[in-house]
Amino acid sequence: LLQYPDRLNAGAALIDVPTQQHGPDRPALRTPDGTVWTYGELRARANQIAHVLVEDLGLVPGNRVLLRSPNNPWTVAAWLGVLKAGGIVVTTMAALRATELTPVVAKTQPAIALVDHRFVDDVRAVQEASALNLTIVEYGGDAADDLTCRIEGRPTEFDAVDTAADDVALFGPTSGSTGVPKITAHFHRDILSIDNTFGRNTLCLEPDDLVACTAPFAFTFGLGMLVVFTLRAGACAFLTEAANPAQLADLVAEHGVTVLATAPTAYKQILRSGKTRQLGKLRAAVTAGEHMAQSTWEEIRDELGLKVIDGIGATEMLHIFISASGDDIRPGATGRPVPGYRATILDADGNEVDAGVEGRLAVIGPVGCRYLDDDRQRGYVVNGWNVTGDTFVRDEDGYFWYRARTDNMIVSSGYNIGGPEVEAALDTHPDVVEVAVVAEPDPERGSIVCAFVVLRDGIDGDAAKVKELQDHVKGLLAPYKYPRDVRFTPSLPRNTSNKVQHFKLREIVEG
Ligand code: 3SK
Repeated sequence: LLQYPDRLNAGAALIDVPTQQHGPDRPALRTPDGTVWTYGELRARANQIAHVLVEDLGLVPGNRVLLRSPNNPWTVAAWLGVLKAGGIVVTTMAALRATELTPVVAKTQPAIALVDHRFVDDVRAVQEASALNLTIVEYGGDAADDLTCRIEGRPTEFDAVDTAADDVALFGPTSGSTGVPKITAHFHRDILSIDNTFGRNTLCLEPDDLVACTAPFAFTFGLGMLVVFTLRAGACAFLTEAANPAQLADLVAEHGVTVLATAPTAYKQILRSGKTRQLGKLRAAVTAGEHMAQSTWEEIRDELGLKVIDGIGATEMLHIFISASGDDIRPGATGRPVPGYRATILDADGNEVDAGVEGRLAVIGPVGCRYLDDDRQRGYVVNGWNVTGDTFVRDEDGYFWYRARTDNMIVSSGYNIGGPEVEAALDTHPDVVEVAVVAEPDPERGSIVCAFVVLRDGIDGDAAKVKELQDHVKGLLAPYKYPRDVRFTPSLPRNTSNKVQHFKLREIVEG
C-alpha cells in the first residue's frame, strides 16, 4: 500500500485516475448556490490551467506557484493544474494580510501567483515591496486577462509532467502556536500517503459521499478532506467559501452532506442550534485541529447517533496520524497510530517512557517534517522521531490520550495540570460558549490556572459567576485544578486555522 513508483505525479493521481475509474460525469465539486463540476469538467479546467501556466506564464517544473483564495472550485482546478504542470503549490490562507504574506513569499520565492480577484490587493502590496519577479494572475473576476479568460480555447488534455515521487509538490506554511511562520515541504508521494493511511483506513469515504469541511485548503486538514480523500474516493466535495459555523447545520441539511469535518467549537454550535434532527443524511463526523472534549463527543453520539472520528494531525505531517473510527473508538482518547505510523511518548531527555507515563508525543511514518531552510527542524525531528509539541499519555492497549500542548502544561505548587482538562470541565457549564486556559505567573505557587471564558449572550460575567465557575470545576476535578483567575472575554484569539492562540493569552497574563 505504501510503495510508490519512482515517477509519480499527484495531480494526475488525484484527477486523471478517478475520472477514468468513476467516469467523467460523476459530480466532483458542489457549492451552496447549486453549481456542480463533474470530474470531467474539473479535469478539463485543471488541464487548461496547466497549459496556461506552461505556455503563457513560462512555468518550468520546480517553479513555485502561490495560491490565495477561499475554498472554491477554481482553486481546486488551479491546485491540480499546478501539480500536473510539475510546479510546487504554495497554499496560503485568503485571510492572511500583506504583513503575514511577506515572510511566506520571501521564503518560498514564488514565480507566479494565482489569486482570487477579491484577495489580490495584499499580494500586489507584497510584490511591490519586494524585489521578487512575481507574475500575478487573478481569477473569478471580470478582468480581461482573468485566468478564466486565459484558459478559453486551450486544450482540455494535458500530459502530466513526469515528476519523481520525491519531488516537492507542496509548501505548507504553518504559524504554529508562536506566530513565526515555518514552511513545510511535501512530496508528490506524501499527498497519496495521507490517503493510503488515514483516508483509506480510518475515514473510508464512499463514491456517493458528499463531503463538507470548514477548514480552508491552506490548512492541510481541509485540503486532505476536500481534495485528496474526496477525489481519490470518486466522491463529491461540498465547498463553502464562508465557513461560518452558524450556517453549517442548515447547509449540511439542505444539501444532504454525508460526511462533515469541522472543529469542536462548530460541533458545539450545531448542537446548540437545535437543528440536529434535520441532519439525517450525515453518516460520519470528523474533527481535528483542536482537542474535542469528551462531553462534546458524547453529546454528538447521543444527539446525532454518530461516533465522531477524532484525530491529531500537523502541517509538518501533512495530515492525521493518530485516530480511530467505529468500534475502535475509545471515548476520550484520540485513538491509535493510523496504519503506516508508529507513535511513542518521550521524556524530556528523549527516552521512550512506559504506558501510563505522560510525555511528549513522537511519531514516525511515511510523511515527516521537512522545514524549508529553518533551524527549528532540529527541535521537531529528534532521533528520527517527529516531536509534535503535544503532551500525551499512552494506555496499555496502545490508545493515545491528549493532555495538552506541551507549552500549555501548568505547574502550580508542584502539581502538573493540563490546561485542556480544566477547559473541558468549564466547557460542560451551560453558560460557557468557549474557554481557554493558560498558566499565569504567581509569586507563591509558581503558576496558577487562569481561564479566559466566553459566556452565552445575556449572561453577566460578575463575581458571582466567577465563583460559580470555580465551584463547577471543583465539583468535576481535583480541587487544586480550579482556575484561581477567571477572566471574561467576548471572543478568543484564533489563528487562520481557527486554533486558539494560547500564546496571546499568556502574553496578557504575563503583562
Ligand atoms: O494541525 C492540525 O491540527 C491538523 C490536523 C489534521 C490534519 C492536518 C492538520 C494540519
